[in-house]
Amino acid sequence: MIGYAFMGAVHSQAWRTVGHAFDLPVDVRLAAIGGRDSVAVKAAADRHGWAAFETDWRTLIARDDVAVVDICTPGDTHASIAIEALAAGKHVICEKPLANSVAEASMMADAAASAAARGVRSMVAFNYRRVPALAYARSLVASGRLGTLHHVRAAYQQDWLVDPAAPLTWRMQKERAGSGALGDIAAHIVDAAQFVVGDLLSGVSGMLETFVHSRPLSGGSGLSAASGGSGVGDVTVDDAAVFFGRFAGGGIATFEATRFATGRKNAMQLEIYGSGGGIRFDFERMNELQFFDGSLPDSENGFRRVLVTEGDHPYLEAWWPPGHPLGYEHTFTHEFRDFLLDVSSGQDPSPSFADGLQVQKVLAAVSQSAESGSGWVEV
Ligand code: SOE
Repeated sequence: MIGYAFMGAVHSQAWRTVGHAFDLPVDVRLAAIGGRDSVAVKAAADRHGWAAFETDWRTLIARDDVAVVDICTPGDTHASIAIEALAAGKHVICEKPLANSVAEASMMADAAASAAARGVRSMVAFNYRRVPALAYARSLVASGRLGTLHHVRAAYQQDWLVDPAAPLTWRMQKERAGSGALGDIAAHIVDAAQFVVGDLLSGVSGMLETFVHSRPLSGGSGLSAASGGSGVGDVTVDDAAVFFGRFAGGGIATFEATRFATGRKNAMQLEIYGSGGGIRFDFERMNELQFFDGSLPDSENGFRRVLVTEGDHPYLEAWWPPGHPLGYEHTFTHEFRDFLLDVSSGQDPSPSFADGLQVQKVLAAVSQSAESGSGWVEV
């Protein structure tokens, strides 16, 4: 694994767990973790259970005991690490968004396609697909329970930047992150909406907003740890993105992604309305799915809270007795389970780098629309 901050810690936890929770045809060993700061990466290796550490990602990739490379670094490094790892015959998981531009994502998708021809697999880490309630929602839609889909409402609301004194982190620097709320969290709801609907966005129109243009270069911790320096630095990305779009199959959708929704912490929401029913999901209540089943009599009907904690719900057979809920970290464990099963059986995991490229094209279309004044842009 390369990178050891928030995503590195979450991924480590999932790698440690996946082989215990699920029956897998492979042994999972945490071989080595990489990062540039030798003291910090050694501490991360010790804390998270990695057998070794490296300060040069090329050395890490070249190790004989490394079969899978998991990229948890900022977006500006994804393309070079992933392409080199695939060329070296290592399977790759890459954090989202796949890259910082369509050009980089295209190169990654090309590298993934030629690696797949050699049996080397790759996946982009859109973990919310592996929330049991969303995987279950996907199965409801796919089996026709919602009928013809008309409306999708997707939102990803956080509030960790509403304080103008919150420091500047790499997530607010275009050269490192590519974009702001757009790439960081709108990417998730674009992927989740397309996954649950089973269709792709064909065009979008949107706007981007930056509310706070400069921030302190020091202070903060965790997600809000400053990138370093003194004084203030420029925020060069969006704080919020709002857009609407059309699915190729005809449904229409609205999207909102913001780090300024005061009081909303990790409210990743998806609503889908079809001719036969509706579903509503909010990650702040991630073990629940609201389901309106239009086939029931009107007199008895309404949105019902389905607790997605039963043994026959997706992924749940591996966990606790019925009614015992899961958390954020399990979505990563599920992601790695699916990845390892696909790698072991010689299949291409999903979402692929090609899927990551398609999301990148949606993000680029939103940016283009915003720059041109909210005009319609085909994806
Ligand atoms: C910060 O917005 C962040 O950590 C994202 O980078 C993650 O992808 C999301 O799952 C939670 O919020």
